[in-house]
Amino acid sequence: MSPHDETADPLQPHSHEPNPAPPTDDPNFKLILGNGRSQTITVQDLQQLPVTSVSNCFIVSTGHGTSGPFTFTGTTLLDFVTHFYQESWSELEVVSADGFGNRVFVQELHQPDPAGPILLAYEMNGEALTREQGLVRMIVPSEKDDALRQVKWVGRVKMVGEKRP
Ligand SMILES: Nc1nc2c(c(=O)[nH]1)N[C@H]1C(S)=C(S)[C@@H](COP(=O)(O)O)O[C@H]1N2
Ligand SMILES: [Mo]
Repeated sequence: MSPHDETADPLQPHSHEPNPAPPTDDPNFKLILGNGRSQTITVQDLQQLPVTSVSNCFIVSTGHGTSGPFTFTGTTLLDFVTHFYQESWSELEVVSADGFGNRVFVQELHQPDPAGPILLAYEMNGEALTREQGLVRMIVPSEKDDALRQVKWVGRVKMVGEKRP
């Protein structure tokens, strides 16, 4: 049985039961821009962008214990989105096809936590992440108490525009 109810909203708080298995074999994902256009992003596309590494990252599973420290390497979410879209947006929805996801706010990217900027990671400790390990994985270095933002197998990054009253 899947640990997540795939009919549930992937952006709502979900269970701590981590899914050990990738939902698909395909590490490519979809970027949905603020203007509604979308494009497929490959790992090779990410590797063309500025490379950032963040050390001393931990994956704090409340059920299975803590693993780390890891050095994750990839592109910052800020470098990624600004490469593809220069208009304003306020939130990103970062979701895996297994129904697990998280919201990231524009302020979090412009004022990164001292622990390090949010990454779309494709390497861990200098080795390419395997699909099983989460390729491509969002890493939120500020998250130290559980792993509910460390989205494995990113399948879709969607920009949500400024909310106008
Ligand atoms: N796509 C996806 N990402 C996920 C999860 C999941 O079920 N699906 N579980 C989260 C939870 S609850 C934990 S504890 C960690 C587990 O990460 P690990 O497999 O690297 O230990 O992944 C997080 N990211
Ligand atoms: Mo977890």
